[in-house]
Amino acid sequence: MARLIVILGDQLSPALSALREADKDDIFLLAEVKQEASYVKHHKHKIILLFSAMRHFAEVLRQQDNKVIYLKYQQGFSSLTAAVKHSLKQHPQLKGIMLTECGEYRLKQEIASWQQTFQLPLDMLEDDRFLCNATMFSKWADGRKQLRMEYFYREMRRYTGLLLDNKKQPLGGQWNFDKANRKAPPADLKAVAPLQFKPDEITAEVIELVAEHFADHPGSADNFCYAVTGKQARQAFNHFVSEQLGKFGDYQDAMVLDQPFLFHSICSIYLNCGLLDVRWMCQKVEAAYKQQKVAINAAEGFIRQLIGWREYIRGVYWLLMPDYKTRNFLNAERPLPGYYWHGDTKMRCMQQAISHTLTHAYSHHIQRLMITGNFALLAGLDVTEVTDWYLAVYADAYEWVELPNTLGMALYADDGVLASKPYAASGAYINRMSNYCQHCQYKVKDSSGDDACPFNVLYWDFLARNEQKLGGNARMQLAYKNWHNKEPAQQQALRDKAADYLIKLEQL
Ligand code: DLZ
Ligand code: SF4
Repeated sequence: MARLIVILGDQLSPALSALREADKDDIFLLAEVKQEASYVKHHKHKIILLFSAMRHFAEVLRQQDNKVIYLKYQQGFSSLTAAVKHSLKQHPQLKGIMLTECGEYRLKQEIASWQQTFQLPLDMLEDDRFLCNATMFSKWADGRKQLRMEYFYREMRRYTGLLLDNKKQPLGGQWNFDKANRKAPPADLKAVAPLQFKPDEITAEVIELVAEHFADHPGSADNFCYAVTGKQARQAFNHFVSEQLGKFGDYQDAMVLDQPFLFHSICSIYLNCGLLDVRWMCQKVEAAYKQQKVAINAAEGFIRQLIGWREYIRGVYWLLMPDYKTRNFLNAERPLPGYYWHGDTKMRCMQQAISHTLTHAYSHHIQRLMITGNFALLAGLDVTEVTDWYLAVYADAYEWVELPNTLGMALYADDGVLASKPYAASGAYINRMSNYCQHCQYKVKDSSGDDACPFNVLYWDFLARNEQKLGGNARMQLAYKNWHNKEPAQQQALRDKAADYLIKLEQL
């Protein structure tokens, strides 16, 4: 029985379960559709990446003698459902639909309706590109009061055998070296850029298409230089391992003026759409450590992000959706200021994080968490507007990864499912981890006066504003003690200054 096998834009992996299960009569469908390309205003680079990578992937499938339907954006299909309907009509011999489960709850609902809509059997296969499936995760989560990543991560280390000695103990003598991942950047720190790729003919055609049809989406279509095939993505990752990984270990959390990538691999962009394989990446990094090319803090720090944090985040998403998306523990509802979309702000740290984002559809995790995310938390920005922003502007963002990271980790809107306390920080933290404050109109040492750093002012106001909800949190006791040690007049001055800054939020 021939089936239609649907391959989504973030499923571009030769080892995809739906590809492995395919028979020679089956027909593959890849479709560039309006709904997926605009359910948020995706950054132009994200759309170029996916459309070009989809076209390259379809080409490989064809070269391997598979039958492929490829629907281009200009053909005008509104949704994946419309694309499936068209394909089934064109090929009435198809008697079923098969695909690997998708990455978003929204789309899962749509796909689940196909069985009834088309009156055909629908076969949804597990996405075993991930190491931990939903059953494994819910078994781990069952009965736990708190879902701490660290314990999940240790289980994943044991499960994968990565960085373990022959007694199943962690190499280097401890499970987690994150304290050795947070060196402050010295003044002469030189970044090592990730590998860039010149657009080929296929990408050039997509760049034109995106410039024409997505003119009002963030970013420019001009400076696209990402990998669009598995081969290129592997080259980029090999470059990371040999040239960047050593320094990445020390400076994971560092930020340097006008250095958007520093030592970051940016390979989440490729991994999350399927161009890279997580097991292959981890093995490469483990081998680099075993061959003494990188230190343990680098190898462990990287592998932790992949088999720990990434898998854990996905587990939380599927465990708690759809309710998770509606959470807003701190009642954050203030509109997102315009500079999130244009980067024009006097706050140098925000200007840097946002302009890197708008130029490259990328910023690294500490810019996302401690700059744009921290600011949104402190200012009480609307949770849905903030999460939609992250989903739109980052080339590696799909809801399964974006939502828990933003709503949970950055905004604490889930009341501590992910983080044991809000990641709220004043300017002092940003000053320690970057050289931004040296290039800023605001004074990072000030909490009053015309040039007071907004992060300082809003930090104290955030504590005061949310004391009822956060005052009982054991990990917030020191922060509240510091707040209560202030004179009432000083507290009032800080709150007045914060009220002033919040009124003129757009002008900060
Ligand atoms: C993100 C995205 C975009 C921009 N465009 C498409 C598309 O045209 N066709 C497609 O199959 N997938 C696209 N995607 C990825 C899907 O939105 C993705 O599969 C879901 O977000 C689930 O992770
Ligand atoms: Fe950001 Fe404040 Fe530093 Fe300016 S002084 S860069 S606003 S933390």
